[in-house]
Amino acid sequence: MKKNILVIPGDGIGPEVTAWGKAVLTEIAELSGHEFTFDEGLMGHAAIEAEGNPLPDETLEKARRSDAILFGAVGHALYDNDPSLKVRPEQGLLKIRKELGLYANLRPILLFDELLEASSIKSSILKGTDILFFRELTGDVYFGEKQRSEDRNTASDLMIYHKYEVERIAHKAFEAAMQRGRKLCSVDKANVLESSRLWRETVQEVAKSYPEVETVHMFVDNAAMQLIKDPKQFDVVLTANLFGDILTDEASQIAGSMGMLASASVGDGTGFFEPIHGSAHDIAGKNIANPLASILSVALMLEISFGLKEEAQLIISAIDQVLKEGYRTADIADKNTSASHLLGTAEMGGLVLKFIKQ
Ligand code: GGG
Repeated sequence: MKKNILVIPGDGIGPEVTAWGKAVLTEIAELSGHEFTFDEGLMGHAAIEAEGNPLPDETLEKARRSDAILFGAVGHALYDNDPSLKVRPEQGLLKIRKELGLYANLRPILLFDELLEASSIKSSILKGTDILFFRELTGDVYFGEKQRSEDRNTASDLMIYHKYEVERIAHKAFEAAMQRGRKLCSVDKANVLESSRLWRETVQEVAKSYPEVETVHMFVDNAAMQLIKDPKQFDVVLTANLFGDILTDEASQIAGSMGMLASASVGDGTGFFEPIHGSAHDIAGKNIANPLASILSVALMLEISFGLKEEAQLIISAIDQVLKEGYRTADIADKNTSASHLLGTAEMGGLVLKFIKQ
């Protein structure tokens, strides 16, 4: 198999974690005999600095030509401290999702038993949790019209959904539920929001095509509570862009850290794989970021875009081994982690490579 992969490292810790994702792909190619070639593209603050544009045309063209995309993160303190800046790193990410038709963002809450202690939630509540989130990615307040009054004292973001947008992601989520536990929870705020009422009606209609799947609807405030109270009740969770963004950050605490969660964005064309974490510029360049979310994103790429299930499993088993031996980055360390087992980004990435080779 020959595949061309576009690597977009982005900003902050993006380049250092993505380097390990790429190293794992190179190792898998070597072991399996597949040929992976790499191209690189700019996006986010790095692209604004170089070209004045968070998503240069060249990156978009390379993305369209590639077989899969490995992305790091976008963001920079500069923009967090000055909300009035009009050209922003996140615009690059939103535009590439829209341009490539990446409407479904799959976020598996993959729980490694060894990290139960690191979670802020009781291990008896967590054990056995296995959730797959479907976050809608090309609608909602992210893309609705934005307005600011002339006196700058009033602002609005239109929360907008079209039926076809809900239908297409609902079908993807139900198809996944059919392959898993046959349970789907659709999360909305239909007691308050009209866009959520459209969401719920549409999911109810789509559900009729999947009678084997037990479907429930939950308000987002309740879902936020239930995730912590009883995460095992969830199998597939289907939700809108904003709710999905927030709920999956919350759910990362079930897995132990934001540094453990990978994601796959799929839709009409090339798949796009990235950690759910952002650029974390406060720790960038310090060799302390957790590279496992980027490495797990590579596992998702191998399985979803290239159909290489065994290779994906090899990566997950290698991570499992590393964790079983007690090695941790700072974000997943606990009271049992000895100084000799507390690793930096490069050491953790190198160890996963070593276990993949074994
Ligand atoms: N790797 C994820 C990332 O870079 N997140 C930063 C961000 O701006 N995310 C917005 C979003 O995911 O909607």
